[in-house]
Amino acid sequence: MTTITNHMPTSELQALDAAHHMHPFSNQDELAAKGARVITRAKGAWITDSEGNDILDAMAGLWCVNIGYGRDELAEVAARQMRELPYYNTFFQTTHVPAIALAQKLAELAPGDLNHVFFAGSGSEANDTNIRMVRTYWAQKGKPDKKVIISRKNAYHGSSVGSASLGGMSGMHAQGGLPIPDIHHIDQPNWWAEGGDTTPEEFGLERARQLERAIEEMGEDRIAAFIAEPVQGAGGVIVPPDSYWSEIRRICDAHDILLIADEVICGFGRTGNWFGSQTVGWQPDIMTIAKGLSSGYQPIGGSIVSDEVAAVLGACEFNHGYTYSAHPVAAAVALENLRIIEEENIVGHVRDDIGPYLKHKWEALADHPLVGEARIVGMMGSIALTPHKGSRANFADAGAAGYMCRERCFANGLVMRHVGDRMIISPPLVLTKAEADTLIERATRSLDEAHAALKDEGLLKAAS
Ligand code: PXG
Repeated sequence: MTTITNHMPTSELQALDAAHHMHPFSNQDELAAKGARVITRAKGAWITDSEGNDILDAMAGLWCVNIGYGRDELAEVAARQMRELPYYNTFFQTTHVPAIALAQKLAELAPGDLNHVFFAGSGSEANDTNIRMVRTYWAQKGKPDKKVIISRKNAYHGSSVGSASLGGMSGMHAQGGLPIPDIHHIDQPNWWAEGGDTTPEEFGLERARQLERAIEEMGEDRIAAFIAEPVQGAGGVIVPPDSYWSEIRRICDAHDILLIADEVICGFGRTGNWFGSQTVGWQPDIMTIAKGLSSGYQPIGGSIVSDEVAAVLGACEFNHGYTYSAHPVAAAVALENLRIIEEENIVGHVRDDIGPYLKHKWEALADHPLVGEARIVGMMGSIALTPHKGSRANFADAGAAGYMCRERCFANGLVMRHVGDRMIISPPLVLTKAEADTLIERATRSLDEAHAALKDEGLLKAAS
């Protein structure tokens, strides 16, 4: 067997990668021609590539490394758990200590009566669980027709058939015959892109009332649940107008439907509270969790459900579960991650310290000639690039400016992603003020360079 190590030349690693490894959300041919960046190690908020470049990871991996890279405690817990009980399942009337301890801790942290956890291996699996769970819940209550789930366009809820159907990504629906039946999508509260001549407050109300209209058109007796990310992440860190969530809450209270908060990105401190739904002020019946639950050190997700949902489901056999539901190593690592977040007051650090510090600097990026708006909630932020400052104009060549800016960021030692022409960040929550300064300084330099290049190439043109 060939031994492949970090010490091989980058070009050889890239050639082997292109030959055998299929990448998520990638054009394989284009990537093979370019060569994937090989990441070899990471510490704190920094990753290192095979060429020895240190890069500030302002995406915390994929929105998940909340406590930062390189925490030995998690490695030690994993090794200890692997020696003691590397695997056992929780089917067939068995359980184990990591599952018990993690479920108990989550019940303590989650707000209100969210006291019961169904574990999965990822956010996608957890959202698949949610689809089956809410439909089973209503069937148990004698309402089997109450099975439509309302979601939002441009939402991201995962990549499995069920969770991608819940999501509102048209590019995903176009492949493989999605969505599955009985999922309905309303418009997103993205004032910058879609608000037209309305004020943000008017627009927030209008978009929230689409939920009420959808419920009334289909009939309350057909709607099982509404699912939403408190702040849309993968869709471009869309922060809704202030009027939006209070109106959504009023509508959900007025109609008999379950509320699912997808906390996969917003959970575990990202927005300055333990959960994003606390930041936007609503109490869900079910929460989807993953990512920051283990800070990405192990794959684990789950659904935290209310006493009432658990009681209804508890009266039947719910024919659902994954081999790796409550995997003992993943559960032990997640528990250690939660201990670190709690004992080091990382949520408080985001709320009172690094969050406000970064917000001040991030919002000042709105003064840049290429930037239309700069938004941030806790440690998830976005900026909208625009060819005509002050007009909310989109680029004629959609996505080119975002791509160019992202490439400049990489060259300047910063991972900042683009979603179309929105630039997004979601750095580790343990970011220091010096690192926040570096982030802003590199982002500004990249914006300057992208702006100059767009001008040179005649790409500063608005869509008609
Ligand atoms: N819900 C939300 C809100 C997410 O952001 C999932 C569910 C699915 O989780 P898993 O663990 O199955 O991936 C996610 C995942 C991106 C990107 O491009 C975002 C995610 C995943 C992959 C890419 O920003 N979020």
